[in-house]
Amino acid sequence: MDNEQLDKLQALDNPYIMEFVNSYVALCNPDSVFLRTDSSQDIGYIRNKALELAEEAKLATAGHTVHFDGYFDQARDKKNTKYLLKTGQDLGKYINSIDRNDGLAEIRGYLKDIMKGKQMYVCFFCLGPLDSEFSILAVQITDSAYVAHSEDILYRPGYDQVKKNKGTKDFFKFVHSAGELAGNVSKNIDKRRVYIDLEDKKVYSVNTQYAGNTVGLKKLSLRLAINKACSQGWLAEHMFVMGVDNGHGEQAYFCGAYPSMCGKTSTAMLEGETIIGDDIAYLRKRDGKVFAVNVERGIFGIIKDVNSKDDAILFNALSSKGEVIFSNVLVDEANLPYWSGKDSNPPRKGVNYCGQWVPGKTEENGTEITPSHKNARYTIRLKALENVDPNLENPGGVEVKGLIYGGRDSDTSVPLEEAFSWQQGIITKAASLESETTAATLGKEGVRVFNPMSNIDFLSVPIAKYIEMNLNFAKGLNQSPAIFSVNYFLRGKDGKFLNAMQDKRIWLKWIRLRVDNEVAALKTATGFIPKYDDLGRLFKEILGKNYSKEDYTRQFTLRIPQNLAKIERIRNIYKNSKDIGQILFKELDAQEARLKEYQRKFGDYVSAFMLGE
Ligand code: SPV
Ligand code: MN
Repeated sequence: MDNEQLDKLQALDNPYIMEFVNSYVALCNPDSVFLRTDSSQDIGYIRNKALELAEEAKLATAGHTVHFDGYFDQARDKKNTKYLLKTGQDLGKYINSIDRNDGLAEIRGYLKDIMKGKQMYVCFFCLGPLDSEFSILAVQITDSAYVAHSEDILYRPGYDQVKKNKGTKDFFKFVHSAGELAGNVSKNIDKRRVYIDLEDKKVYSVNTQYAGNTVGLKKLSLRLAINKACSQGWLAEHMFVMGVDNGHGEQAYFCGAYPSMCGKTSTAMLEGETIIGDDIAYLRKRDGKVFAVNVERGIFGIIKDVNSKDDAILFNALSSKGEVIFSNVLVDEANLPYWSGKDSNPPRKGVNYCGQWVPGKTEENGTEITPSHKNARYTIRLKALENVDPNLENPGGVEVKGLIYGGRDSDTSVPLEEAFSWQQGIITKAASLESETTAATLGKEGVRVFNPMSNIDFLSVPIAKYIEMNLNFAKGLNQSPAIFSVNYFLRGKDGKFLNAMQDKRIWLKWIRLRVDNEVAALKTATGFIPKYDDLGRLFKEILGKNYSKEDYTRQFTLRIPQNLAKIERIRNIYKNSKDIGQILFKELDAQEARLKEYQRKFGDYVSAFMLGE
């Protein structure tokens, strides 16, 4: 470390950070170290390094770059993501773990001398707005300028915050190395590991580049945060934060948890509404109310089917000058990014994560290679979006009026429903969330999996404790936020989706009307659903569309056999988990009894009109 870098480190006057950095310099043995302060000069240095090292390449539009991850490194690696647990420590079966000593020995073995010939970047960030009681400081060590650059776009700078919190021990630590590279992608994929050490508040990530595995402040920090939140009585959630307008320019704020690729980001960005965040929120109670902040200041979003019609705001931001990192898209001959579902037809050739690409190119097993990867992404600052909410940097957060849970469900839940209560919502909607798998994680797609609060991949406490935390969170509130479920993926008998992409705009407006007590609803066995006339009016006003009674009936029919089967699945899952509170089973039993009563009265499929609508 040269004197200039050492001075920057010493200026922090923090022995814990000093010790952390020194120990990984010794272990990873980089040729040099660069310490990033919050100065634009340091930030520019990292940005240039990413280009110099060819981790990113410039695209035609000023500020745009492209990054490629290796063929086998295109999503989060759940299998090799593990908690380091001491003998006797047990977080339950949903939590992948390895003995702490074995794991540490393994990861330290991989990290030894791993940065020889490379530069180490040491960066400081703030998870959440600056100078906020919500926020957590973080230090990232990485040998990837792409990772450090992405984090600059996605997170607030933390060097000055560390200085302000003089001598603090309270920070998250992340150590990443892309490992040996071949053709600029991580070579030793068989040694890809993401190990989480809750005790030390530290996450290790090696032999990988995909941001979901490497950008420590994203899902790796969410795991540490859930653990911290559970011990301190707040919530760290896989949630967007957005404002919904009441038609008079007044926003009310909502948080929404949906598994990856289930419309979370596109909801957060909806036209006519305002966005605070699309992925991770911290929620705290104050004065009997719930407040939330976005942990991030940018978006690492999926770039598939993003077009100028359905996603005008995003499309505009991605087509304008300014800092954007595209990853795993196709780069055409004009040096422009192309992604599946963009307005224009695919180019005749280009370069993607598989190398030179032409239409019809296949993988070894014969499947056609799409121009961009299904999990291709863009990394952009929220302030590049026209509808960014002015409260993004508010250290006090925004007051949360409702929580929304969404999954990919082809045959069971209605498109939109409000829970009867906090408890019923947390149990039958949040804790019972299921979703069909997508390309955001490695493995087979389309399989229905249990994903409570859409947080199953990130849990760092036993599931029983996490659910209890959620249930208890409403204690002491003047009024708990309303809970809603949405399902954008319901299909008809012909297999076609029953809703259009834009329908979610209507659902959000109805949700807003409900929390304002401005609209009545219809009570069913599982919750409150919208009345036909209200939706009809909203479809007309917002989308200029006629909403037919047939569409309403198909979408909002209560599907009793499927709902009963779901309760059975969820009950079995929880029966086989340790220490689940009886309240969960009581609530599921009550819902089952209501469904059976409706079944006796109305049959298997109950349309809203049968209920007097
Ligand atoms: C998700 O998959 O939920 C994401 C992207 O938001 S990742 O960073 O891979 O987690
Ligand atoms: Mn996510």
